[in-house]
Order: sequence, then C-alpha cells, then structure tokens
Amino acid sequence: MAKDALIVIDVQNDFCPGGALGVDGGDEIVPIINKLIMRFDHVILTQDWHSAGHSSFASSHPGNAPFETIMMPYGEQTLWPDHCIRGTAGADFHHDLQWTKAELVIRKGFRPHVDSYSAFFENDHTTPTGLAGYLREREITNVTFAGLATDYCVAYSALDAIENGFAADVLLDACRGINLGGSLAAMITKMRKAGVTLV
Ligand code: VGL
Ligand code: ZN
Repeated sequence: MAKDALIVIDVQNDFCPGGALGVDGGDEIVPIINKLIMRFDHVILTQDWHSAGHSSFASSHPGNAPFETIMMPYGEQTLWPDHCIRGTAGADFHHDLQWTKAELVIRKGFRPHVDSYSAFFENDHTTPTGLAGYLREREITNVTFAGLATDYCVAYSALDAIENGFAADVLLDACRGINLGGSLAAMITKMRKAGVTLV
C-alpha cells in the first residue's frame, strides 16, 4: 500500500515578502499549507540553513551581484542575497505556519562551500541529506511538495524524488516561484517531462 508524506519546502521568513529573498506571494500559501498539514498523516519540513558568509551569497564574491551566475567546482551557481542564516529570524518558519506536526525537519545549505536546493542532495548532486534513506526506512513511497520556491528548492526536490524512485506531486497553488530569467516555465517543463505530477 502506498504511503504518503507531505514535504513543505522552506516556508521561512526570508522567502516571504519583506524577507531577504522575498518571493512574491510567498506568505499567501501559508493557510493553504496549514490545511494540507492537517490532511496528511506524515509531514516533513525543509529549512534553508546557511552558515554566515555562505558561498552562495553574492556578498562572499567581491565583484559579483545578487542573481548573477558563477562557476563553482560543482557547476553553475546563482548568487543570492544573504538569506536564511542559521539561528536568525529570517531562517525561522513563517510565524503562522502550523509546523508542530512535522516528524522531521531537514536542514540544508549548512556546508559553507556548496549550496543545496534539493531536499535530497546538495547542488553537487552527490552529497545526500539523508532524506531518501529516511523515506525508504519509513516505507513512504509517495511525496507531495508545497512551499518555496517553485522553480528552485521545490523543483529540484521533486526531480530528485523521481530520480530516487518516489512518486512525486507538486501542488502548484501551494507554491510560489522566484522566476529568474524564465526559470519558472523552464522548471515546470522539466518537472512534467521527468514524471512529476503537477496539480
Ligand atoms: C532557495 C535560493 C536560495 C529556495 C534557497 O528555497 O528555493 N532559493 N536558497
Ligand atoms: Zn539558500
């Protein structure tokens, strides 16, 4: 029998309007996600959790500005404003998010030299977060994603879920995107082609 989990991606203050990397409408999804949390038997959260001076921050690269792309040893990396520094208010979950039911919080992006969009792997696509093993051991086969941002952490998580043998749904109404240079349309096409169910 299929076992389902809801995975709520990065519903943190810095990704909501007014935050360091505020996503348009990011706070609108909180009441929708709270209803989903009530409906699912198993709930997992992710939390972007960067070290100060993280290598994905433009401020760590003199001469580069936020939203530019640079080459890292593991490939291309978009540079971001400083955001979700562990222990700061910006890294906290949105204060209306009803997160207490969560059975697991996966923190990611804490290694100084590699960013992590996906809930499963760092951006080097080889360092695991442990989530795949956790889901397998719990016999969870189907994962449903909601949260921020559609075209970054949600999309990379859903693609890795499929690649690791899980069925993956993305609830687009319960997500909001950053949309850098057409990234939203591109990632939606990529997810659809990979076999993610877009709802
Ligand atoms: C995210 C950019 C940088 C996300 C995290 O949660 O989508 N995007 N860090
Ligand atoms: Zn980040």
